[in-house]
Amino acid sequence: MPYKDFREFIEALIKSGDLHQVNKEVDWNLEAGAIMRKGCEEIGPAVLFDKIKDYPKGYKVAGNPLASFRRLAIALDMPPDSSYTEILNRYDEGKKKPVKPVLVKDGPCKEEIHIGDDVDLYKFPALIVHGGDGGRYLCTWHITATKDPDSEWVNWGMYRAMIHNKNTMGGIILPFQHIGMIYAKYEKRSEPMPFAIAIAPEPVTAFIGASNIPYGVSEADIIGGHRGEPLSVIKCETNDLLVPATSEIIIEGEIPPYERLPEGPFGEFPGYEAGGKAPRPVYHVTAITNRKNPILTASNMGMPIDDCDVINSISYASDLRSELIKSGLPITGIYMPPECCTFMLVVSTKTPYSGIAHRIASCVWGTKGGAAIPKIIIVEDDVDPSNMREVFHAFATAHHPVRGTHIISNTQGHSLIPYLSQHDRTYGIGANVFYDCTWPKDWSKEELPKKQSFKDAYPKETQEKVLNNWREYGF
Ligand SMILES: Cc1cc2nc3c(=O)[nH]c(=O)nc-3n(C[C@H](O)[C@H](O)[C@H](O)COP(=O)(O)O)c2cc1C
Ligand SMILES: [Mn+2]
Repeated sequence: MPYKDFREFIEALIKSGDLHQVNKEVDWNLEAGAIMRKGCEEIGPAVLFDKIKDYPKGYKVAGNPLASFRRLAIALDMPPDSSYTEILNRYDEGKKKPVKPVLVKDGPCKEEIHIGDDVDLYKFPALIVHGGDGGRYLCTWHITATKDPDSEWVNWGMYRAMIHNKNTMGGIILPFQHIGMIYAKYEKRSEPMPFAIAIAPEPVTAFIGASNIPYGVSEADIIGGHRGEPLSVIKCETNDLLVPATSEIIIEGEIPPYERLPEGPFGEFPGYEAGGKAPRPVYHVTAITNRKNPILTASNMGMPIDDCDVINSISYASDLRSELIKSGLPITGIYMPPECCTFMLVVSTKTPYSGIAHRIASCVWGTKGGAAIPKIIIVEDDVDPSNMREVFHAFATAHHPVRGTHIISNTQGHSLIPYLSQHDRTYGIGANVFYDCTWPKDWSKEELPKKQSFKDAYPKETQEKVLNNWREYGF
């Protein structure tokens, strides 16, 4: 059964031992963020802070909700120890059969309603997440809903937002993200863009909000598909947008055209502070509604493994696997190492003809998601792409430094890529590379190096005998 709200998800995490409750009071200024950061780097459990300094008891913060594959599996209603490939397969299934949300008249997110002068963003214990952050970030694990002015399409995505004052926030709105494409249309018309932010929705909503769902497709329908039942949505108080009815906090308002205020810096997904303080669009808040004793969700992007790394590792790999199979490429496995912050992908493949690695790389880079992956390692199908010992071995021994390295300049880059120069970050100029670790097709069978591994260097009978007698050898 899918979770009806974030609170049911917390119960499931407690039951499986994947959530740690901190009863001691913690400071919203850095202390909670530092505890979460250590949790990410140690792949620890999610953290529920029961008491935040300056805030009434009951105003909890839930940190790192999806920062492990175990927690993502639990969110998808799977056993916590599901394998990477099992989660990928589940994601593949869920996205195939969208289910439209149902509109409800009443829901927990309306337990308290604050409109106009009653709006105060400081009512919630927003964190200063990282040392160096430009302010208190209220929105780091949520969805932001905006409607395309030219159609009925409503987009839900996870885009950070920092508090400027009691009723305004600022955030990064990138032109290649769906919110950026939609906002550009409002700016062209010189009209404000209505928005609604749902903080702490049930977990599949946050997962899909941060995944690459195609342009023009409503994430709400895909969420229904993954849940196997429709999401309940409810109308906002001050605009016509619909939000998940069981969310903990809803923030409504509009983003005027062309207005900018300095926002940032913020610790970002590549594992560095990035983007600096810069003029960015302004969220004017017209209403806040929330559950009683609301739980504020928070992520802590930085050195892996955080929510972003886990979500992207599954959603990118699943989408790209589908694209590669659709293109008829004989791939046998795919893995996006969460340690690489979406900058690297590993694909294993059969090689029935020459040039497979080129076709794989071109196919990946031709998609919206894949365009954001500058490095691809392509290995033979006897290498498990999710086993870094095997991948490093293939890279070190099967990849020719000249013949196997294919560099492409002037690709789509972006401002958060740490190794790009300031100039290239400003203009979004990137560079890509793929490392072909497959054997050349013009080498004869005799020329091909023979791998000395248990499964490659012994006859089947010897392998079976050894495996069957393993205990008898005294191991
Ligand atoms: C915790 C977290 C924070 C994120 N913050 C941002 C952000 O501030 N800006 C952004 O463009 N993408 C951000 N992303 C990535 C987007 O959510 C992701 O690219 C998603 O696909 C965007 O939705 P869209 O495809 O509908 O534009 C974040 C992801 C996560 C997991
Ligand atoms: Mn979208």
